[in-house]
Amino acid sequence: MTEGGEVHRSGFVALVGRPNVGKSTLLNQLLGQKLAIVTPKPQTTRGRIRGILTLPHAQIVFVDTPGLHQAKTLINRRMVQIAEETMEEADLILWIVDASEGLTEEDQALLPRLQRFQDRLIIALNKIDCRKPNELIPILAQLERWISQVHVVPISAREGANIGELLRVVTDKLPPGPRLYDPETFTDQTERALVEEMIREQVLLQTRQEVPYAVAVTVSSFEEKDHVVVIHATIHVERESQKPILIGRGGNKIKSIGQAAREQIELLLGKKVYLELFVRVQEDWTKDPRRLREFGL
Ligand SMILES: Nc1nc2c(ncn2[C@@H]2O[C@H](COP(=O)(O)OP(=O)(O)OP(=O)(O)O)[C@@H](O)[C@H]2O)c(=O)[nH]1
Ligand SMILES: [Mg+2]
Repeated sequence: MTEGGEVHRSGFVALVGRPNVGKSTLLNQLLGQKLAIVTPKPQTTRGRIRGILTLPHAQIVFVDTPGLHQAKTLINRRMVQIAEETMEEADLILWIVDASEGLTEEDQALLPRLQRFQDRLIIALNKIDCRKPNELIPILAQLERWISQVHVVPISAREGANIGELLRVVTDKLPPGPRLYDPETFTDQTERALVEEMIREQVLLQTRQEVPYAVAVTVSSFEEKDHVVVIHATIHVERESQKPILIGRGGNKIKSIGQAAREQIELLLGKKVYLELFVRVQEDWTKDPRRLREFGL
């Protein structure tokens, strides 16, 4: 019971859906801080990211996941597996669909997997800022035909529209239970992991074609001095030919990636940052189970 006499609720809520629908944007909006990187490219998120929201009458652990898709390569299969494991373990599943694109075959392909969890499913119809209200009606009708009797909450993760309503629906469906984390804890991500992701975000934003998907980032040293944090990080690529692309003419690409990442990291740490980046070829790492594990996959 809470002070107000309400039952306290808690549990894990998996944020799932096809790539690019706004799962990570929603996690950040729900937590009011940037925990997960966001880009216009599909398959941005590679791992599981927990964001813990502590309210007076509930503690909700939102778990962002990689997009569910037809995976062909080892790294992609691993990403999908992470999302599926998260679903299995969750108390509730929040399926996110994209109103700007409407429902696609890729969404439809998820139905057999989602129907299994029907009684713990909630749907968020995201990106409603891109649509007029009456354009949502056919999408809602289609969802009803696909899976009936599931609560659908139209939202805009980016603009924060209707997030209060989503929280209410989620909280009502959570099982009664005590807090699972200290109320000050808001994520399971270490500062290092957040920094690695912020560097990878800039690689995704500033490179094209296969390069963004061939990159992993590791922080090799993280040293807090009086007025500055000195960070050394390595950008791993999988082929020799990708190295000059990342470095750019006269080093201009790596410089621009480093500069933008440093600004983001300074916001995160609230301190001045000195960031040094190295590029290293790790031949075919995306196909190597051992290397994938090393990079947290
Ligand atoms: N207009 C609009 N764009 C949004 C909204 N939510 C997310 N986006 C955009 O959609 C794109 C993808 O967002 P992400 O949060 O990275 O999507 P994701 O589902 O986490 O993608 P993956 O990690 O690749 O599976 C980004 O360009 C976001 O800015 C929204 O509510 N409205
Ligand atoms: Mg994501």
